[in-house]
Amino acid sequence: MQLGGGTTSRGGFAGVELTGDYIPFFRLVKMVVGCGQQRFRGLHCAEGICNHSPIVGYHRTMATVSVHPFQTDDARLRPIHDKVMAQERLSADDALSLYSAGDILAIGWLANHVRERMHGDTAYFNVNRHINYTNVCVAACRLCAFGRKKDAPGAYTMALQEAWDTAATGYTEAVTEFHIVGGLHVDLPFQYYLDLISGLKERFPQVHLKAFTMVEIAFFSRIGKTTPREVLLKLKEAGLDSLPGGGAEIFSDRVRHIICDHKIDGDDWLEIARTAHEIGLKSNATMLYGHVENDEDRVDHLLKLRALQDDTRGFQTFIPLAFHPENTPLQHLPKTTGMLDLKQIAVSRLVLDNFPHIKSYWQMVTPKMAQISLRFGADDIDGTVVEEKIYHDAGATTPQGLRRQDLIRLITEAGRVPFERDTLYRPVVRTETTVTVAV
Ligand code: V47
Repeated sequence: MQLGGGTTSRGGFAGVELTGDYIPFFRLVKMVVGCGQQRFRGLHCAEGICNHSPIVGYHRTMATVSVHPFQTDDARLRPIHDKVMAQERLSADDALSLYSAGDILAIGWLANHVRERMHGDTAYFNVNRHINYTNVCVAACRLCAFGRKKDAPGAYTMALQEAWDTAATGYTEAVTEFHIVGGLHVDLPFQYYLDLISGLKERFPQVHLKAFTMVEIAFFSRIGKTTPREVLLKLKEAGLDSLPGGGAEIFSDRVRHIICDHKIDGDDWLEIARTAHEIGLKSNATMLYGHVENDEDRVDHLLKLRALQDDTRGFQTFIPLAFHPENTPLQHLPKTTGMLDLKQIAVSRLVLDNFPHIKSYWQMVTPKMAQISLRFGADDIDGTVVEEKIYHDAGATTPQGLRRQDLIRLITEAGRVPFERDTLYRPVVRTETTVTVAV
């Protein structure tokens, strides 16, 4: 199906080719992501190119049309609108204007436009499980309610067998990802992490192991007396498939001194991410917002990530993380509001023009806000999660996991088309059996 003439290719991301031309208020997007039917049959779909979701019964739209025109009374948003339509990169000043503007619907329109240009109606999710192997941590970050001193009440460290058993608890063949992070435990040798990963790979060869933040990698290099590159190479050899985006917090030194003064600094975080990408490991990136940072700090953080992504193209997904103050030394701070959560998603989508995906992590912002975010720039709501600890220790009232069916419902009721992905955003094709056993 081809709407309009004179189509020009505009490049794309990770299997998504963006093509289109302009007619007023319309942009046409042709999706060429492989679908389940293609994978099963090794053929194109009946339409000639694939426009199916890998979820049986759901079809992705090939062309997404912004039906209502852009409207705003805020003069600062007009030039930003023009840049977005022309696919021009936004500047630091543009990003600051977005943060200070109050017209959330106009900002959302712009972010949604970009999101639809990149992904059409598709909204991604996965079936995953979190494994937090220890909460013992030397860092004592003020932002954190999860970490404990070794002898403190509630401190735990999983023996390797316990960690493997945790992975097996409630495991079904539907699970495609283990998300593995923990505290910085001075007594665990580097070999523990290698064995943890190789043991998981041996037991669950088909599950993607997304493990260890850049902060953990830096810590392993200290205890293993080797370089972060060597650490990453050894972990990769043991079975590590990619890295999550945590630990980035806010790169500004001023803010890091307040919220996480014993953690590696922003430059080190970025350098380790660069190294991971150089050796062929994809990663995500996060930003913790809603504490003592200001708009300039947020913009600085986003621009540093964008600059690194220009160099490496190794980031898959950006996840803005709303600060949960409860049970942390910063519990006097207020929680983020819905407006800020939505604006953060939208600004992220608009500024991070080279990031394929923006995730609204439902655990953090609630399933309801994650659902609404799918119309404010997000294209991903994370996964089933199962047993989240970091946010729940910080007072999150969300459930510890959602069923696959719940995620599909959230997405479809947002008017989006659910697309079950693996960690690398390839379609997950389910047979009737694997759907039945899915969590
Ligand atoms: O690094 C810790 C943050 C992160 C609090 O890559 C807090 O797919 C808010 O990185 N309030 C861990 N945030 C979570 C994380 C993540 C989550 C989902 C998906 C992915 C991904 C990554 O949580 C930590 C820190 O930045 N954090 N304490 C708190 N009190």
